[in-house]
Amino acid sequence: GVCTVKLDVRGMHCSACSSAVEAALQAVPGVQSAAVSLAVQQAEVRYNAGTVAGAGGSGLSIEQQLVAAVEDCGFEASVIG
Ligand code: 9UX
Repeated sequence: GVCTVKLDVRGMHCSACSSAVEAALQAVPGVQSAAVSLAVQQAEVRYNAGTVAGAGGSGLSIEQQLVAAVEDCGFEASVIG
């Protein structure tokens, strides 16, 4: 089924930053949508739990993959909740 996770994202200063974060999150396998708010410095990601990369892939949980995707484009992220 579809699950939602929210991330705190730190370091975004303009809409190009938030667009880059959105693109990075959407590129993670299994992600259906990613909405990033520059104003509140958060991302809401919807993903299909049945199609995320599991064992045999990176070994990272979907949450860890999302955080890594944000960090790879130069921002800091942590899962909310
Ligand atoms: Mo504009 Mo966002 O230079 O880093 S892309 S502030």
